[in-house]
This record gives sequence, structure tokens and C-alpha cells, in this order.
Amino acid sequence: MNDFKDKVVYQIYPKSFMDSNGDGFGDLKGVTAKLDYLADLGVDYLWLTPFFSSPQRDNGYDVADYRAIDPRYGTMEDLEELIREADKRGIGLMLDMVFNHTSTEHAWFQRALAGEKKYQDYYIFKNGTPDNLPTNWVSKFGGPAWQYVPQLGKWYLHLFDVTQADLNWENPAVREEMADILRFWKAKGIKGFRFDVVNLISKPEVYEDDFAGDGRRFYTDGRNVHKYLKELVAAGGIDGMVTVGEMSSTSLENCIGYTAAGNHELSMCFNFHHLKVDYKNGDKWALMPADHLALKKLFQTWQEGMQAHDGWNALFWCNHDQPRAVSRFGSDTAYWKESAKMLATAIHFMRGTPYIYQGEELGMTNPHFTSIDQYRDVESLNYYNILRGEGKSEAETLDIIAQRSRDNGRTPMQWDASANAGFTTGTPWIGTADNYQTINAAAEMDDPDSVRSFYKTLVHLRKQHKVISEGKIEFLFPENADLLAYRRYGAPDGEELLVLCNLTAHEVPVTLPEGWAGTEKLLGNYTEMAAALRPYECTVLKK
Ligand code: TEU
Repeated sequence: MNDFKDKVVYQIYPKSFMDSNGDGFGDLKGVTAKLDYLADLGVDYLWLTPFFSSPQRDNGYDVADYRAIDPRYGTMEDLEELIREADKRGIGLMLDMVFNHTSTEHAWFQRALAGEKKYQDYYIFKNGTPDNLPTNWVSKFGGPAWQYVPQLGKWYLHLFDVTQADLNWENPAVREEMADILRFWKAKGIKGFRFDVVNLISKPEVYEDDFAGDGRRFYTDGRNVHKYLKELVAAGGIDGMVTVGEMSSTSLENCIGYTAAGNHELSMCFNFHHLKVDYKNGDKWALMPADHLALKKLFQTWQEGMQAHDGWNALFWCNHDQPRAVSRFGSDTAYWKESAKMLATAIHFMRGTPYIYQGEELGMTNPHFTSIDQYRDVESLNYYNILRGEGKSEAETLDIIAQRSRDNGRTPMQWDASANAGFTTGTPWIGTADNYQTINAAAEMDDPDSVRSFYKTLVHLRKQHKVISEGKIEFLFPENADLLAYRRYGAPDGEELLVLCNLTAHEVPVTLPEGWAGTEKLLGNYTEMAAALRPYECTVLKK
């Protein structure tokens, strides 16, 4: 199970990656057309977010048929071609398994609605009356987590959108369905899987009101989750494949359990604690500048904690649910290039497997939308109404959404300076960021100083220096809020690295730890040396 440690995963949101047929909507043929670009970057796996049959209420995270390709994305032949062509380039595909819930358009839910007891047991239905919710739990997308079905006299649970009904994992038939879906895709030549919010699958025995929170403490890392994961991995025949679980509001202890070698659960997991350091009082919709000390502490706790117990982290800043890291933790104006490179360095040298989200390697920024009409995401649209309903002004609401919307990460991939950034010849389903004329793949490909060239170097360094993939990690200067610093050591060849990242736009003085003065510089984002770290400077020293 060691073969994912020196690998790099590239995440593709197919809807926004490349449109091959001019309908404004990215597709599988578009991904195939860009494989040479991805092979050149040097990545090992592509994680594709869901392209299965779906009403697209949550852009494919509402699956109506786990074995069918949504025609908007192409056909099964297109996928088979993508698998073959990727394989020729030494790239494996990872599919996104949304097993916590299905679309309410899934045949199972439809049969449940039609009164079939068997399929009602696939979901979480509770008898009741329309005025009496089973619990006061809140949906992750806003509003109550229950929906009433008058013709059944029952409520069903939806932790996400009302069209995403939670599955009942207590039912062995559901668990067997899920394992069978994995076997189906494995037989097609899929090399790995990402599991959507998989730590939410095990619900409590008793459903009760949460008077201290939104209900998550009752179902997060639930009582049977480790048992169900082990069973899924064994029955699905995927032990030894590369797998990553998306863990919502999880704990270090549970993530050790999910990923420790020998547990036969997952290769690694995503946790989101480091991406909440700019949430005021933990509220995503309350703005606050990033707390660098909290960020550093979280990295240290998770890195050293996973190391101590043989767990494994997925390393990431960006995905399709997050604003662009350069706009959020760096600078998308004066120090755009410096901060994009520094942020990449900060995580690529940590202990774990790095994920690059499409366009991150170009330094893509938030689009800075100014009108609610520009947004598409169900969560953003819901929260626009919620925030306005709370009495916030239009301007304040739009400012919050512009900084926090998931659509920030979903604008079209910036391929070149032509119309729509070269993403489509038609009308894109969502607008592009205005800066695509300067920030784009064509402009960056042959520029040795570009953000993309820097990412390419990072991917290659991981293959050349065992200390990056196998070494130990130790954090330095924990009290210094401005400076993220750590040492990698303990590789078989004795090589050591010192990583220094200035998280701020001002100069940060640094005294090198003993034994590091005069060592070789492996990588950095400023050419000449200086006494202090300049704005967003990163330096990696080697001995
Ligand atoms: O996301 C899970 C999730 O809870 C968050 O990332 C969510 O977007 C955020 O907390 C809201 O503030 C996964 C998928 O990545 C996301 O795209 C889906 O919408 C969600 O599950 C439901 O399937």
C-alpha cells in the first residue's frame, strides 16, 4: 500500500475543464484532448468529479445512476477511450463515488416514493406529520435536513440538497449495492476512487434534536463507519488501489483509523480544518482574515499526528468546493506569482500525497463576480437568500458570496487568450475570470518562470528526492505566525530539506536553524538571496 506516496493527483471538474462540442459544458472528450498537457505536468492520477447520470442540481453530486454516463459529459465509449489514452501515458483514473446519498431521481428513490418497502429501506424515512420535523438538524446547504413526502406520510433525511436523499447504510442491501458499483468500475480499468463525504454514512441508532449544534455530532465519523469502510473495501475488491476519503468535520483520531496501513480502509483522507482558519466563529459565511497561527498549528497537529500513527494525509488547498487559494491565502494582485508558488511549496513538501486542482497550476484566481446572476452553485444561491433574509445588504451579501462561493473554483479552465479562455466555442455554463488573457496555460507552458513551470518542478522533485515521499517531518518556529517552516529528514539516503515560507506580504526576518547556513538552495520563488524573507518568499534548502 506504499505506492501512492510518491504520486501526485490532479483533480478535474469535467464540467469546467474542456468543452469538445461547443455546448458550453465540459466533457470527457475534452479531458482526453488535454491528456498531453497533463502528462507534461507529470501527474500520476486524475480524479474526475462525478459525470454519472444526474439532474445536475449539485453538478453531478446528485447521482441518478452510478453506472451510466450523463450524456452531457459523453458516452461510455468516450470514457473507455479516456481510460485507454490515459493508460498509454502512465496516468490512472480515479472516480468519485457519492455513496452517502443519491439523487431523488435515482430509480431506488423513485421506487421508494411509489411505495416499495424494499426501497424505502434504502433511505432514511421517518413516519410523521407535516408540522413535526423528526429532528432539528440543519442541511449543509442551508435549511432543514428533512423533507416531507405527503403521499407517504413520511420525512426523508437529506444532509445536503433536498434532491440528495441520504442512503441507509444500516441496510446490508445498500452496502452490497455500493460494493457492486466499485467492482463494475474496477473491471472497466479504473485505478482508484475518491469517496464523497464518506465519514457521514453511519447514522445514529436514535435520532434526536441537537441543542448545541446543527446535528453533525450525531452522524460525523459515526458509530459503524470504520466497519462499513472495511467491508466496502473488501467486498468491492479495492484494497491496494489508491483511495481517498473526503472527511467532513472529522478528527485526527478517526483519520488515523481511516488510513493507517494495516487497517484496510483508505489510502488517505482529505480534512478541511486548515480551510476554516478564515471562518469567523467557524461560520463559513462570516468573513475574517486567515489566522496564520491557527493554520500552522493545524498543519503541525495533523502532519505530526498522522506520522506518529502511520496515517497518511492528502495535501491540498484547492478543490471544486473552495475559493482559489491564491486569492484567499496569497495575493491575486501585486504578489500573484510569488504567492501562488509559495502556497504550492508549503504543501508539496509536507508528508502526504499532493492534489493539484485544475488551474491551480496556472495560479488561477477567484473571478470576483459582482452580481448574483453570475453564480450557479445551489449552496451559493441558497445562502444568498439566507443572508439577505437575515437583513444583510445586497453589497455585503455579494461581498461574502464573492469570497466564499464554491463557484470561485468552478470557472472555466484558462487554456489560452482566445474567447472564453479557449474552454468552449459556445457560451460557457459559468463565466470565466477576466484575467484569462494573461493567466492561461498557453502563456505559461514555455515560460520557465511561470507558476505552471514551478508546479512541474514540484512534481518532478517528488520523484527524485525520497525524503519528500518517505521522510519524516518536524515543524519549526511554532510561535512565529508569519513563517511556516518545517524540516524533512530520515530518508534512507540521509538527505534533509528545510522548507521556509513567508505567509505574508511583508518582510520576515529568519535565523536559520543550526547547521543550515550555507546549504544548497533546492528551490525558491526569488532568484537572488536576501537577509530576510521577502513578501510570500519560499525557500527550500537541502543538505
Ligand atoms: O462536499 C462536502 C462538503 O460538505 C463541503 O465541501 C461543502 O461543499 C461545504 O461544506 C459547504 O460549505 C462534497 C462535494 O465535494 C460537494 O461538491 C458536494 O456538493 C457535497 O459533497 C455533496 O455531495
